[in-house]
Amino acid sequence: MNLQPAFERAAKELEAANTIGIVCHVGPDGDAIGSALGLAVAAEAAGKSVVVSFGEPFVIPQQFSFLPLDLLVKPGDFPEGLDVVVSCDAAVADRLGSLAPKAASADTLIVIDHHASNVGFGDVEIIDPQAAATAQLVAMLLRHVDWAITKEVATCLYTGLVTDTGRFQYSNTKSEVLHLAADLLATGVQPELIGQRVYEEVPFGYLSVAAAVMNRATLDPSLGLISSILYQSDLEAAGLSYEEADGLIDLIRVAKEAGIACLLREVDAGTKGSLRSRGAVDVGAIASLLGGGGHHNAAGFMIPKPPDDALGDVADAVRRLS
Ligand SMILES: [Mn+2]
Repeated sequence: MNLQPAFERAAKELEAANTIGIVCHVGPDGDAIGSALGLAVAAEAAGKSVVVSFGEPFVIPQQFSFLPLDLLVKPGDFPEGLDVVVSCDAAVADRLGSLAPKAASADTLIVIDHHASNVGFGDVEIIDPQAAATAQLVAMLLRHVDWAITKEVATCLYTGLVTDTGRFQYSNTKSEVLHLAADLLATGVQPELIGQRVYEEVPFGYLSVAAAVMNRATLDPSLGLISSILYQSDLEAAGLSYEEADGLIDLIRVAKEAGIACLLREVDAGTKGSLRSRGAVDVGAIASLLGGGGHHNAAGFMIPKPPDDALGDVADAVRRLS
């Protein structure tokens, strides 16, 4: 699909705007918050009045504390009726949580995203499932609008690239991704600091939570499915918030017998599930069967049942697609 007209129109709207709001999906990951803040820093430097936020729970993941978080406002303080709102990395308006109506109230809503399931919910839509990260599309948009990619902007965008490509390891690590990463590094970005902050700084209690999840892992060899459960009591025992318990699925998905990994997290409303694929199976399709969505190799869903019961639903969905 030719995105050129969308980039041009988005650039025009951003140039003309005085007030710009930027939102990303709830429970932001590195790409969501990196894209949103990168765009925000560039817009502010261009003289725009900018606010950034994401829907409740408004908990800022600690591993991203090196990003310019001072641009964030609480969702309740996010204004209505802005000139332009840009939605970053959200596949549907629902993923904006409590900010969805405020985003829709902008004169112009620009949707920038790389989820294949995104059918568009804005006035201007820059949606490219071929992009490795929303941060990649934000970098292209900044070039169209001719706003400077300073070291601070580049640090935000690089964080999005690193996290959504699994540290430049997944199949979405195309040549243009590394070219962009090289351009970002040239501004002075320090990749070793981002790597340490995002991947190598966990609270001590994380180790016991990780041990519990790994001990609980079960393998279904016939489905090639490894799964485990994270209970609320695991987090309570370790004094950890959920936001501090990121990346647990990466610890179980390395079992070579499994093509699919599933981590079920106990929440008040039931179970939140994450899925990962080694590449052969489309876990986005499995998540869709379970009422969720995502990418070919990474997806998520919500089931209103306790995790031990939800596991059966996941196995059924995998069976239906295999
Ligand atoms: Mn993303």
